[in-house]
This record gives sequence, structure tokens and C-alpha cells, in this order.
Amino acid sequence: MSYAQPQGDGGETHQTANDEVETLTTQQGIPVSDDQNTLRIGARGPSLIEDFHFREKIFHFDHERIPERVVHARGFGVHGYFELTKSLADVTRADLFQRVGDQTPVFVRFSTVAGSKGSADLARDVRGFAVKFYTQEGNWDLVGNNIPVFFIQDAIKFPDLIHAAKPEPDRGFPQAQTAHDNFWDFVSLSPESFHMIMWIMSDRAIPRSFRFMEGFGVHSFRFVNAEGKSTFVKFHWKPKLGLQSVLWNEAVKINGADPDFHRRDLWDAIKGGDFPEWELGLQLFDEEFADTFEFDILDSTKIIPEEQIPVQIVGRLVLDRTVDNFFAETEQVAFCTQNIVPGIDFSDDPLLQGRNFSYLDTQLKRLGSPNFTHIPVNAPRCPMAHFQQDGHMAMKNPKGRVNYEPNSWGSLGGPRENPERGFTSFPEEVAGPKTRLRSESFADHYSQARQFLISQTPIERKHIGDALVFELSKCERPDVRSRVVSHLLNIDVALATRVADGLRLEMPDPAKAARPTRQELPPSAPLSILARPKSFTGRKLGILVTDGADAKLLKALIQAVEKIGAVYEIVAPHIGGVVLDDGAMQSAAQKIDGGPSVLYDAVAILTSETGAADLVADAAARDFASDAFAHCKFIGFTESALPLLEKAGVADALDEACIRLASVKDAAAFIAACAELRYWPRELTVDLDA
Ligand code: HDE
Repeated sequence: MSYAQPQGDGGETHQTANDEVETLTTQQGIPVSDDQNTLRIGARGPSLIEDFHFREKIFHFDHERIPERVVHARGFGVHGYFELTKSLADVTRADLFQRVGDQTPVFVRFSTVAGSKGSADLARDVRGFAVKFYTQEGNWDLVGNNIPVFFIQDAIKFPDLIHAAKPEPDRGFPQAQTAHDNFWDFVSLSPESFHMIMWIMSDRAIPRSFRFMEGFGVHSFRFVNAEGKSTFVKFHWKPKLGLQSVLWNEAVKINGADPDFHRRDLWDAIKGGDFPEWELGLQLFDEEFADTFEFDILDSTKIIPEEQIPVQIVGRLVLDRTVDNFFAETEQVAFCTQNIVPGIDFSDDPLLQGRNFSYLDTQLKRLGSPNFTHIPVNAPRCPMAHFQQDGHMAMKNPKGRVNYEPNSWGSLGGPRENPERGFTSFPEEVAGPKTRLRSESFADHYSQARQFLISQTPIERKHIGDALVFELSKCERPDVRSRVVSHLLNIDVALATRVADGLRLEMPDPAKAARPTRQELPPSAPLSILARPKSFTGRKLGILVTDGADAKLLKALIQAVEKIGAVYEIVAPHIGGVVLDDGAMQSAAQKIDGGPSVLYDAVAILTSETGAADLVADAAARDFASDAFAHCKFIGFTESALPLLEKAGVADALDEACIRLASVKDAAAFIAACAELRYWPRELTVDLDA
């Protein structure tokens, strides 16, 4: 006996014979009559291989996956534009840097480095900040990170670094973390990595949002102007909303509560019309500076402090459009450091030179064909004319009879080279023996690590110490822990002592330095996050409400949040919402279990007496309050919420960042106070390690 498979609930989306709904077809365009049942003999018999619709559907599904990126697998891409605010015609002939006001479309992909595609967003890791500029003279890819230095000086060590950081090969874990023996074993045997270690143990490696982090081109590049003169350049992206990070304890919890925290944040901001913006800053310098600077400008483990070469702002990057399809754009976008345009050139940084081989090579592996430039997100948006042809998936072969050069077909002969317009390499003079030497000028591994450390505020330094203790406590081998501390001794004795104490480790001798550490470098203010101005604009308030909460106060809070360009989310005991004291229904965005306070920059707790009594009995509500307190957040609360704060164990410790919301007037003052983002003195009272 057979029966007709029901077509759903009869709603419009399930109807088949409806003129307004498109007819399902195969990939060959053949209309499909039944997408519920395979073709078979009778109702209970074997399936038939002639069922071409079934076979096509399953065949395509079987081939849906492509290899994930070997690094930076987890990423999130969006569209936007770059607008020039200062002409750079004097230093570069790059077309996008000529005319003030010109806009160049861009695609930007943010990423973590070590984790797989499905890993969590808040891993302690470097963030990729890759920008593809679709310029009038071809695509320029500025493939940067949110940290201005790198672990290694020579590309030949990259596979070792990444093998050491990724899951250990015998067991396949840990996922998306450096807190394991192999990573620390490798870096402790590679002293050049210790400047970068300071950065990744700092809060830079756990950003609050892609929107609140800087970007860096890392290497020195060259600009070349119309006269052929070269100027070195380092690229910086500075977020308009300022910098902000989360706390490690918060990061761990965010990963459970919302593994997509960063991508959701960017998605929501763009969909809400709050387009994130960065300034493009340049450090420009000449050969003379390069020759006299105390470090090598070709060494990617070093920065040039902004005090020595100030950052000039020349443009802005605005991200204003999400992708239509994640796979088509974010997955298939192919960044290549070798993609540069006339007016921009490479330096001899050995890391950059190695990257120029790796990126093109890896795209072929990942995307499967040299024609990956035919994929829309990768295709230049300027005219193209060349004789490259055929290959897998060729979609845009050149037209006409002639596919070679030189030829004698005159105007029918296709494109020709153009010495004036075309890309020319800067004719740098180089000579010397072929060798595998590392330059002596790369040998100071600790001075800038120390400079970074002493540029941090005390609380940021504490976080670096905490992070090192955490990571090394996950290493099983005491000799690895000890070797790391031996390097820290060359950076800062107080830090080394703090870490050794935190590990209960006997202090080792300092590591033998390849070159003595230079005299003390001065602190550099831009290296700190917390020393900068702060703001609540673009941030998110979590408002925990119960039945009977003060409707006027809630309205005033929402108005204050919106006035400064922040957003809010209502958290309630039930997703269906609450009934406020004026009888109105207030819907909720999160049930309390799904909206822990770690997801917000500040929280407000608006209850009635009976509502508070319900919250007291709820573990998730108690965690909401105690975590907000432990994470040094600003907390606004009504008097009725005090029993919850008591039960959460924080009522005795309320400080000036715990603000009573006694009347409507207090709402604006509370939101104004939130601009500080965190009340750091509290950390010293809630964290024993302090
Ligand atoms: Fe990458 N890197 N990298 N990298 N990198 C890749 O290319 C590589 C380095 C960076 O969102 C891969 O398309 C080598 C520094 C970003 O799609 C691969 C070396 C910096 C992204 C590769 C480095 C970066 C990548 C993997 C040492 C900051 C993601 C997939 C010499 C300036 C781009 C891919 C995206 C991706 C190689 C070091 C940034 C394998 C060999 C330094 C943001 O080609």
C-alpha cells in the first residue's frame, strides 16, 4: 500500500502547484515533480539508479565541502568601500591614492588563525584583517592581522609554527588554542617569537568585536611615485569606535554562550545600519630612516613606534554590506599578498617574500582551479585583457582568434604590454653571495617585547601575567614552562617572577640571548588599549527585566542608549516577555539562560519585588549578576533587585560602578557612566591572582 507524502502544513512555502512560487528544477533545468521520494519499484521495493534527480542531488551534496584554509579557516567577510581623504600622489602612483573623495570597493575578511572553520570566535588568537581593494588598476590585497608583529622572521619556519599551534597530531586536540605543550615548546626554542608572545598574551588576542580592533599590514612595503622614487610604508587600520577587549574568564564563557559572538556582532551592526569604520593610517619613511633605525625594517617581529614615525591618516574604510552567500564570498575569497598594483611594491622582508609564494599556491589547493579569479568575489572590477585560458571551470576565456603574443594581427591581435601604465618593480640594487644567513640586524629579540610590556597600564600587565600562567599551566612538561620563564627574565624580572610564582616553579637562569638587550626603550602610548579614550557608542546594554518592572525607567534607559548610538537587548525569564508595571507587554530577545551577562558591555537589572524573588531562585540569573560584577562591568539596578545581588554574593561589595536606578533621571547618568566600559579597581578585589 502506498500513500501520498504530505507536503507540509499547507502553508504557502510548501505549496507546489502555485503560479507565484518558482518550480524546482534539476541543475540541468528540468522541472522536478517529486522531491520527497526516490524512484523505486512499488512502494517498498528497491530504488532505481535511473533516478537522475536523486543522483544529481546526492552527488552534489557529497561534493559540497572544499578544503578549509590551512590557517585562518574561521572567518567572516563583508563588503564596503575605502575613501581617500588625503592625496598621496607625491609618494605613490597607485590609482586609488590619487584623488581625494575617490571610493574604491573592498571586501574584508576577519578571521582567527589556529582554529578550524567550526571553532569558537573567542579563542585567544591573532585575528586576520584581510582587505581586497578592487581598484581601477587591478586588485590590491592588504592581508594583515590585528597585531603589528609576527612570531617568526623567515617564512621557512611557518609550517613549524602552525604545526606546533594546531591540534597535536597524535590526538587531534586541543582545538583553537595555544595552551598546550607543542606550541610553547616551539616558541620557547624560537626566541624571535617573544615580542609576539607579549601581544598574544595581552588582551589584543581576545577582542570584544572585530569592530573594536586595529589592523596592521605588518611588513614594510614600498610606495613608488610617478618619478620612480620609493618611500617605505607601513599600513595601519584604526577603528573609529576605539579598541576594546574582553576578559579571559569572559571569553571562555562567551565561547559557550555564543560561539559566533564576533560574526553575529558584525552582522547585527551592519544590518542595523551602524556601519563600522576604520581610518587608514600610514607610517612613511625613507632609506635614511631605515638605515638609522635601531631595528631592521625588514624584520616582521619589530614595530616602528608611532613616536618615531607618526601615523598619518589618509582615508577611511566603511563596511556597509553583508554577503549574499557565505560560501560564495567569505569561503571562496582568495587573498594573495602578491596582488599589488602599480605604485605599491614589496620590501625584502623574508616573511613577505615567502608569503608571496604561499597564497597563490594555497588558493589552487583550496579552490581547485587556476581560474579562481573568475569567481565573482575574486574578479577584478576593472577591464582585464590577457591570454591565460582554459583549465578547470574556465568561464571567461579570451575572445577572438589570437591567443599569443607577439603576433602580427594588428588591432585584432589582442592586448599588448604598456611600459608607461604597467606595473614595474622598484629597481632596487641588490648584490651578495647566495646564503642561508639570518641578518645580525634581526638578532635583538627582547627589547621591543619589554617596550610593549612597559607601555601597558598595570591592569593590562596583570592580564599578560595571568594569561601566561594560564597557558603554561596547561603544559604538561615542567621543562617547557621553565624555558618560557627563562625568556621572560630577559624581558622583565617582575613578569618572570609573577609567572614563576603562579606556576610554583623554581626560577630558572635567564635564556642566553643572541644579542644583549638594548638599553631601555621608552614606553609607547599607542601600544596600550586602556590608555586610550573610551566610549559606550556601538556597545550593547543587556537589560534583565521581570514582570512588574518599571516601564518608565525601561523607556528612559532605552532612550539614553539609543541617544549615544549604542544598542540594547532585553533579557527575561521567558522568551515571550514580561508584563511591565503599566500593564504593557515587553518582548524579550533572550531567555535568561541564553543571554548571560558576558554577552553585554554593561547590564541593567529592572525587577519588581516578586520578580526579584523568582530570579533569586534561578542559577542563570544569579550568574548574570555575579559574572557582570566579576567582569568589572557597570551594573545599573533597581532597589528591588538587591536580593538578587545578595544571593549572587556581590551586595556587600557594591562600588561606584554599581549604580542604583531609583528614578527615571538616573537612566542617562548610568549610561553616561558606562562610557568607562569597565571599573578596573574591582578586578583587584575579585581575582586572587592580583
Ligand atoms: Fe598568512 N596565510 N601566512 N599571514 N594569512 C594564509 O592563505 C602564510 C602571515 C593572513 O581571510 C593562507 O588563503 C605564510 C602574516 C591572513 O582568506 C596561507 C606566512 C600575516 C590570512 C598563508 C604567513 C598573515 C592568511 C591560508 C609566513 C599578517 C587569511 C589560506 C611567511 C600580515 C586570509 C590562505 C583570508 C592566510 C601563508 C604569515 C595574515 C597558507 C607562509 C605575517 C589575514 O597562504
